[in-house]
Amino acid sequence: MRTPLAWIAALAIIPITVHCSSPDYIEIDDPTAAVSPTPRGSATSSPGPAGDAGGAGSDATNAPGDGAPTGDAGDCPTGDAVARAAGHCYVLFREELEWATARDRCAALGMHLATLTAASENDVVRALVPTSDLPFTTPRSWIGASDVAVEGSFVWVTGEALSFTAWASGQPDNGGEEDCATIARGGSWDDHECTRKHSFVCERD
Ligand SMILES: [Ca+2]
Ligand SMILES: [Ca+2]
Repeated sequence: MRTPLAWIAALAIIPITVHCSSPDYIEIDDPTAAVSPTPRGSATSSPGPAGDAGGAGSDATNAPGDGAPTGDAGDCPTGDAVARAAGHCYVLFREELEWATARDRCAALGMHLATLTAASENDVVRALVPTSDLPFTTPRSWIGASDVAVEGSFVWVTGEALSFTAWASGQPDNGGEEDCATIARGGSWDDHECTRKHSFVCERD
């Protein structure tokens, strides 16, 4: 048997061994626990905050500063940002959805995905596009044009033909299988795969 003094010496020299047997350290009964506080701490905190950070970060980035002025859109439907042009209301929803889901969401609210028939409308809507659209480097929102029915023939969700367009250079390119139109903050359009997820702009005529 060791004397108490020997135990104290052992405590100082090989704490892990002592932890396992000493009642004073009963809370650390797993030898691996004695060396794992830091890894454990990061293991429990990293996935959550790190995973959330992307979403929360994008929300935080989006929240302040962007979106068009709402002062002239008082009687428009409520959304995450609202603007008015030519008597129509344009309402941004930051929730990122597939194009068809976004289309249906607008319809459920008595609106339709935005149909842009003039540069002035395009300017109003592009200003609504959030500043972040992770993982995409160029923030974009869905608008109401698609060529789902006939490849290469884009039409508005209202059935109207596209009298005005603002396609980016080289677009629409149907890259992969892209049938749904997005608008970037810069105002240019690009067809994307409809199953990608973007914020979206609804319009009330
Ligand atoms: Ca297409
Ligand atoms: Ca494209």
